[in-house]
Amino acid sequence: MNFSLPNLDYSQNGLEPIIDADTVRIHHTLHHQAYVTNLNNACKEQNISKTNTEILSVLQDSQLMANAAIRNNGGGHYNHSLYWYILKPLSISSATSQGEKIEPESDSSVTSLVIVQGLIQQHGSLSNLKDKMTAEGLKRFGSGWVWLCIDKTNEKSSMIVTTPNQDNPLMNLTGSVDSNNWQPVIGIDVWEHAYYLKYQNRRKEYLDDIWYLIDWNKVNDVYNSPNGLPNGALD
Ligand code: MN3
Repeated sequence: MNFSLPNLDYSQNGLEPIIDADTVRIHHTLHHQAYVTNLNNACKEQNISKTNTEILSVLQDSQLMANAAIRNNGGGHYNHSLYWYILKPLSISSATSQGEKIEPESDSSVTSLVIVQGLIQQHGSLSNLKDKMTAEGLKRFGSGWVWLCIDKTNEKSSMIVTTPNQDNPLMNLTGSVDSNNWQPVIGIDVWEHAYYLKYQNRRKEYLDDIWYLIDWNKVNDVYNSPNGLPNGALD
């Protein structure tokens, strides 16, 4: 067994109109698949054989992270697995039969979550949190990710960080967060391949829009998963 590409919980056009089907297809079956293939090749060179449920142990192994191919592709595999997992199609409005952007604050299944209550307490509102994540995502020069991390021992403590390339807050990198305490629960890909077909250079619009695709119940599952990702994100 090797690392493998997880399936999406929605169809390739399921995130439209916010993320178009072509972007999902290319991003998932070509970009993410390439990270998986290259990670398996890099592991084979080191005589390592691991599967998806062991990805966290790879990211937290400082010797493996010193290998650029394993760091870049291992990060790529984890980061994209999280990204696909926490997204969901827009809810369909019964009035128009079209997907609607619903503010998470108006959804009681979201606001009843303890982690969401903690985020509202800390940031004032989810809308403020979105604005902060968008601002940080815009500041990340070139390719990288913007993350929301929540303290594993205190669900009312969170931080927003960005990383370059396919780095990740769990990697114990100098200047990054202490991965023993902080669980990344939302990771938003700000590589141009994530949005360029529809948004071109308008990264802010992509960052504002993707907010409406976030599945907070899955974000909650990620927070509560001891292996960094729930099994549903890995198969
Ligand atoms: Mn990507």
